[in-house]
Order: sequence, then C-alpha cells, then structure tokens
Amino acid sequence: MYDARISSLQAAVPALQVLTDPTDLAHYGVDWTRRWTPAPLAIALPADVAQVQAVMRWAHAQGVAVVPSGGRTGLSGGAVAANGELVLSLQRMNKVLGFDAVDRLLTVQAGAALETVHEAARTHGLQYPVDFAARGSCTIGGNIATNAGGIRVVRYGNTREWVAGVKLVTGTGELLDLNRGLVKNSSGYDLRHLAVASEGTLGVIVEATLRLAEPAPATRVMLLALPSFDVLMQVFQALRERLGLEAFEFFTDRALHHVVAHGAQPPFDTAYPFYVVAEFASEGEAGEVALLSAFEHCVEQGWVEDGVISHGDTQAAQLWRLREGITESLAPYVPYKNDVSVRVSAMPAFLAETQALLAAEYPQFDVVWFGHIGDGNLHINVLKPEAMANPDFVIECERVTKLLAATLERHGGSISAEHGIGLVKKPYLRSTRSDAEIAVMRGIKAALDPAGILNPGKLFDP
Ligand code: 2HG
Ligand code: ZN
Repeated sequence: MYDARISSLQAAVPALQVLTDPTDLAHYGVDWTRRWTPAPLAIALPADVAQVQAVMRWAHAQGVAVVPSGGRTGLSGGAVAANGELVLSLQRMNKVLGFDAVDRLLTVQAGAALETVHEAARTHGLQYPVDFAARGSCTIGGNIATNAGGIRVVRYGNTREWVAGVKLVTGTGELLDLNRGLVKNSSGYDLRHLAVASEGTLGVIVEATLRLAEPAPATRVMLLALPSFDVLMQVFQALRERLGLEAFEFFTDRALHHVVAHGAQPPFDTAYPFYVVAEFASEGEAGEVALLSAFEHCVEQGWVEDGVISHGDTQAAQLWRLREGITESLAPYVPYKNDVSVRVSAMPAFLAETQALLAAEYPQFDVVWFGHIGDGNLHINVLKPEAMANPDFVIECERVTKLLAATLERHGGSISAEHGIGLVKKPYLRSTRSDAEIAVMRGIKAALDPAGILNPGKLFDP
C-alpha cells in the first residue's frame, strides 16, 4: 500500500532515490540476525551529505523513525527495520575521499566497505588494522556505530582507536564535524567518541577520517591443539611474552566440526577439545627460531598437544579459515548468539563458571564457543535443534542468557563486547550498565535526537 509519507519525502528531497518495491523492503529491512520480519516504510539512498541532512530534517518534522543502514552484517538487530521505519542506506556514499601522507589520515564516506579501506591504506604503503571476516560487506559507518572489534584488537585495539574524525548528521539534520583529524584536542567533550558504538541512535555517520598504521609486519600463523580450557590463558601469556602477538583466537572442537563440515580442510588427524589460531610478527631465521622455541615451551608445559606453523600465505589463509569460517558455517542453524567480555585477568574464573553453567542448562543443545580470547571476548553460539520452533528456542536461550548476564555482572563484564546491543541484547543492558549510566545515555540521546526518531527501540526502549 502506497503511503502518503513517501510522496511527502520525495517532495521534500526531490533528487533522493527512494525504493518501495517489496523485494527491496525485505532486503534492506534485515541484518544477519534474521529473527525479525522486515517491514520498513521505504528505503532512502542518499547520494551526498546534503541529502542525508534533508532526509533527517524531514523525518524530524514528520516524526518518522529512521534506521541508519550500512552493510547490514550486524548480529544484534541494530539495523533491523521491522516497524515501518525509513531505512537510510549509506550504500551510494561509499567513496574514498582523500589521503594525507603527513597526517597519515584516510577520509572515506561512511558507506565504504572495510575492505575498500584496507586496499586504500595498502595503496599508500600503510595499513588500517581493524579486521574481521565480514570485511567485504560491512561498512565503515557500521563499524564505527558498533565500535567493531575483530581479530586484531589484541594488538591494535577497537575501531574507536582509529577514528580521528567523524561527520555526524543528528536527529534534527544538523551536521557535526567532530575532531577533524586532530591528534590532540582538549577543548571540551569529545563528541566523536559518542558516535562510536552509538548504534545509529544519536546520528547518521556520513563520513570518517581514519588513522592509518605502519604497514603490517611479515607474519606467521600458528594453529595449536589444547587439551583443556584451563591452559588457554597460560598459552596466551607465554606466547605474548615471547613473540610479537598480532592475533590470538580460540575455538572448540564443535566449532571445528562445523567449519570442516562446511568445506574447510581438517588440520589434524586426531580431534582435540580446544584450538588456538595465533598470528605473530616473524622475520627470517630469528623469527623461525623464536616461534619454534615458544611452541616447544608450550608443549613441554603440557599445554599443547599438537600444532602447525604456516609456511606461506596459502597455508596461513587455510589456518585462518578454520576460525573465520565459523560464523558462516553456523548460519544454517539459526544460532542464538552471545558476545560477552570480561577483563582478560577475569577470564579463567569466568570461563570455568560459564562452562559449568552452560553444561547444566544446555545439555540438549549444540553450544559452540569461539572468539577473541586475548581481548577477554567470547562468542557463544547456541544452535537451534532442527525439530524445535524458533520462538521456543529463543525463549529457552533467553532464560539462559539471563543467568549468563548475572555471571557477567559478578565478574564486572559486558553483555556485548563488539556486536552491539541492538534489539537482541536490549533486555540485558541493565545487567552490565547501571541505571545512572543508562539515564545519562538517555539524556545524550535527547540532546542529539529530541524527537526520538533515530533507530528507536534499539539499545533501550524510547
Ligand atoms: C567473529 O568473531 C564475529 O567471527 C562473529 O564477531 C561472531 O558469529 C559470531 O557469533
Ligand atoms: Zn568477533
């Protein structure tokens, strides 16, 4: 049914591309969560910042809810439009705008894919070090809006560390040019950092100025088979002390089972309960000696049962596939996802408690553990049994998530490490953020989005 608000939008912003075809509404109305039925009002595809501002001015005046939208690879429902919202997709604003060699800053439109940023950085002999499996489809705007983490946080930090400037269009259509690439800026509140992890609730990120790092060093990838959870953090510490750690990731035998069933090469003839994929800066003969000696140390301690060290890019990519292919291999099981974090020092106690909790509560489910253990970040995916209806499965998983949230609260952790709160984790926000903190967040939202039209219902209820 044609909605009068669409003609009103087209009259207000005549050059704006607007899609209303049911196939487009279904396509742009969801992210990777696939739990909600898409039902957007329409899809707006602005070509420039002025059009984004005009759309937001119109939405503010009309009281129309807007869902800012990037690559829609999110796992928390932050980009879902299931309630007649206008999806504002940054898809057409995907260009690299400029590079400054002195500042080592790359400026891009928010719709640029992470991979585009990687390539642009390489062209200038530098690197943009935030990296994860969705690099080809996710966009920089979405990365900033969720403070995306990924596989190199242990070495380089989250997206937040690399954002030197953000242009943000607020809920009234105002354009804020935040920090403008400055290294030092003590002139009051750093509003740029409010845009980071705001999940589209404070403004539409339209442009970003990103810091670039020294080019990536030559690296080697190591796959280790571990006998138990208990030794995981010991291996982490030993390798971090001895080698230049670039990544340290972990997964269980269940994760390996699914990724191999999905086409990856099995790494060993025997199955082991736990695995680590780690990457190290390593140059020449000295690098090789250091790698082998660190590996032998772990074997001598009884922490490691078996291992492979990559020789060449092809083997390194094969080893990484075992970790990076997990999400895709689990997708057919409509997994219920948890993305939690504690301080790295709290990890051993948290792991032991969580393992006991899940073994007691989920004996009937296939539970897959993996994640960025070097950052204190675990992904726990519960797979839906084929015979179980999705709503029943979600109710069961949410009951256990409540218990998990209580464990996190005791350990001072977070219910979302890197995926965001969105719709999926909204009921649990209060387990790891205080009422006083949430009240401040609401105040900030009211200042930037007085009509409450930006991604309403995400993060917290209006
Ligand atoms: C990863 O680390 C992503 O691979 C996805 O954050 C995690 O699928 C997940 O739960
Ligand atoms: Zn992750």
